[in-house]
Amino acid sequence: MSELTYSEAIQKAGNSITRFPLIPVRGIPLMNHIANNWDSIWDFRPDPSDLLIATYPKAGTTWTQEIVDLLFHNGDAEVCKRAPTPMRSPFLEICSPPPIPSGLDLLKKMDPPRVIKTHLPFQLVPTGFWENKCKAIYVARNAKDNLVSYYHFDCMNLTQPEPGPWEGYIHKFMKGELSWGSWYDHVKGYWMEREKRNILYLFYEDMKENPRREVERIMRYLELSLPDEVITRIVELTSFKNMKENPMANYSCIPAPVFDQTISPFMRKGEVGDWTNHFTPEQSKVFDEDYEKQMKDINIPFRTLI
Ligand code: PPS
Repeated sequence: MSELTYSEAIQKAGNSITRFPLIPVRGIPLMNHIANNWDSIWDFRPDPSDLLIATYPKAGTTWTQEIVDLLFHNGDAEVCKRAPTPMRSPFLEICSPPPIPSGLDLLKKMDPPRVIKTHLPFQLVPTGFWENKCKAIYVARNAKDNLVSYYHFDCMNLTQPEPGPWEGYIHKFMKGELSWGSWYDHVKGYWMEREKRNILYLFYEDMKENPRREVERIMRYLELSLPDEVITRIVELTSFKNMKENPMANYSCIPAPVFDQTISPFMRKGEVGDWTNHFTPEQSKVFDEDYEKQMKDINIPFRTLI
């Protein structure tokens, strides 16, 4: 099994790949394979040197994973092309039919320090991360663009529940019925814990506005100090255009039975404000009114345009 590439393992899994149903874990809807393996995920013990990158799906995870890998490898593009993103930086909770390796399978084979991706809401993150005082980066993206990106992803990711029509999808998002649950609770959960747990809380919009500033922010958080020219290179290598063309960062490693990139590319647009091309004025009004209610208890400085 270990000899199979990710792509070969997916081909071998064949007919067992389908749009998996969601099963709630402590109230959070998760893909059935994740829910069925929940105990082993919850029991995961990280090393204190491991770094967690946590996001609601489609908030800028892959971008941040690439920045972090380059920072840890002094901006060396070749080293960071050693393997596709999910092999370099495993997805903690992901479980798929065999022989596709789970996130835990991949993590077991790696020595710390590891860079670990998760979409779990704060309360479902294995407690060892906080007991071991692991560093954690959270990336948040404004709800409307996050929703648009998730919709396109659910169209092309053939293991996610059927998205259905756009209008209905907006309501599923507002009700927290999509995989990994409510965006509102997700962004709030990490926001409220960020100081106590020393979580670096970033915004996708800030990364778009001034990528260099945010790369430097991540560098300082990781207690690294890299020369200016290396930072310049990292900003360049992690531009949307360059990552879209990089086969080790654009998810072309996941073949069509799972990611059908002819429906929508993983690196789709990479913009702030694309929601204006999708929401009708009426949909935007309904969404904004609901947003006010769901976010009234907290002030997180999201920007829907920059
Ligand atoms: S996932 O599946 O949850 O891990 O997806 P995630 O990586 O979090 O989010 C994918 C969206 O991020 C965009 N992206 C980028 N934007 C700007 N610059 C860079 N370098 C970059 N890399 C990825 C990607 O295009 C998805 O957003 P949309 O709006 O769909 O284009």
